[in-house]
Amino acid sequence: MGQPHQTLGEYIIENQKAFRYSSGELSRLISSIKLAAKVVNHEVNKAGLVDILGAHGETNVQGEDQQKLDVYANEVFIDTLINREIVCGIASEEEDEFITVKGHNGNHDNKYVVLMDPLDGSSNIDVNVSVGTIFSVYRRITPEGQPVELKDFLQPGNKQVAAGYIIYGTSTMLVYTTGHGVNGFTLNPAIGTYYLSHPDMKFPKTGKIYSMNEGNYVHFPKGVKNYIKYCQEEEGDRPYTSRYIGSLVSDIHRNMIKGGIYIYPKSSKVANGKLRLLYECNPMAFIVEQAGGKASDGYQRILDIEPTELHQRVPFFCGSKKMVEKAEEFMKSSV
Ligand code: AHM
Ligand code: MG
Repeated sequence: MGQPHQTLGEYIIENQKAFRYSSGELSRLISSIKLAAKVVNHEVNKAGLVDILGAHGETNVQGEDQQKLDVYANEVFIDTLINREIVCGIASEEEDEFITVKGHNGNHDNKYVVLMDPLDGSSNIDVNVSVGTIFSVYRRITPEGQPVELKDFLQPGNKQVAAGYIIYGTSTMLVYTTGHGVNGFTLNPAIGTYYLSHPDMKFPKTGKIYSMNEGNYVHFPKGVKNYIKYCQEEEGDRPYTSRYIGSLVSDIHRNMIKGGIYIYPKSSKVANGKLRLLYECNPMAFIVEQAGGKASDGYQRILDIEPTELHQRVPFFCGSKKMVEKAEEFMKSSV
């Protein structure tokens, strides 16, 4: 575990030793993500100045073209990972197909693929609500030296070697796991350094917050409707508090600190819910499990789902272990 006041850079170097066979590639990969996140953070923070500097799609007073922030974030993360020549492939919410990345001297020797949602919840930016980046890292399954293939990306979440999120909030934090617990680092924007502010994060076993878009209530399956009623009943520590930002990273980050459950179920409108398995649910599930929480599709563990498509969607029940177990009970008993 890291020491308080340790910087992310120091933490990465110190913990690299913990990986057997580590060549430092994963550490360099995390360092690239931390760098790209600083660049995106700077741009996200300027978003409120858009009326002054020019709206997206327009030319600003400096004569530069303004871009939508999710497109910008996508470019920053992809360019950073490509320039540092440390991954062999990238998949992104913003790209229809995966990207093959060449390593040093144009070879295909790198080991890791990255899947990401470069700026999740970006519709919230216009109203100054927190947004996030989510990333997931796998070791390739095709032999090194060959170009990556789709199957390198379609691995179940239990094969992730690292996952994390960046929350661009009242402060900017990078939270990640390499399968040895979860640590959170807060960016000091004045000097551009992340400090270990939340060592060994733990998801409370239970909580009092439920987070879902209840506006869709009529379209929800019976089990979810019954679970909502249960949350609202007056008994024991209930009724629970309803908190829904509509920004996945922020909702889960808050629940991880305070205790709670996040649900994006399937509905009569969306057969498999809205969220994407590979670069939204799997990385969040890995982090949440590493912190002692639980993530399921209502019936089975998210991390055990065998993916079939890059952009596949999945219902998502994620949070405090006891609360997710309770929600699963309702799903199983209300057919
Ligand atoms: P996005 O990837 O298009 O930004 O959508 C994902 C977001 C999540 O951050 C959030 O939890 C959810 O969509 C909110 O959806 P809704 O507005 O349907 O409640
Ligand atoms: Mg998204």
